[in-house]
Amino acid sequence: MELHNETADPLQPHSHDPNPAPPTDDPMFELVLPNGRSQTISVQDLRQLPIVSVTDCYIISTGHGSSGPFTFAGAMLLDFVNHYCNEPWSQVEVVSADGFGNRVLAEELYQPDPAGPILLAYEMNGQPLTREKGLVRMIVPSERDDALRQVKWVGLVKVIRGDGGKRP
Ligand SMILES: Nc1nc2c(c(=O)[nH]1)N[C@H]1C(S)=C(S)[C@@H](COP(=O)(O)O)O[C@H]1N2
Ligand SMILES: [Mo]
Repeated sequence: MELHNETADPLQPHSHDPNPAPPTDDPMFELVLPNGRSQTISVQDLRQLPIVSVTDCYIISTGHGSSGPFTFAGAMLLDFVNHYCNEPWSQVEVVSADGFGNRVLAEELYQPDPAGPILLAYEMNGQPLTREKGLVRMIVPSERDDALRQVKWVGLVKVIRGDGGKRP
């Protein structure tokens, strides 16, 4: 997808009424690589990658107050992308089957915020995350405004070509 300044990017945070219910029962999601290849990823696949925990995560909901602190655990999005993608990449689009999604830049992954790295989380407070609570959920520890980056029910991870993902 090309980015144009004059058009709104639907994957950048914008005000939004949270969808309370999972769009499907299926926690598997699709990974699409820059070369167009795609594959289905399961929680079991994510468990093959190093598990990383981030404490003191909050979900600041626009509609119904905030919740937390939570400890989320899962695969780092950076580890995930670099495990499956062998081409230069610059961005990752993380989108739910309900259409809600977020764009993550390579720089955010290579220079993580002090709050913690961005995760594809499958555990919360030491327990498997339920589908109702967002399995698989992207957790962006630095985001504490409106939970507009805390994508529940990840359905698609699309890796975008570019040189931003090259290690410095
Ligand atoms: N897939 C998906 N993820 C989403 C949303 C959504 O509508 N769909 N809403 C976001 C918003 S605006 C909020 S406030 C939180 C709510 O998360 P909670 O249900 O864990 O409180 O989910 C975020 N993630
Ligand atoms: Mo929100």
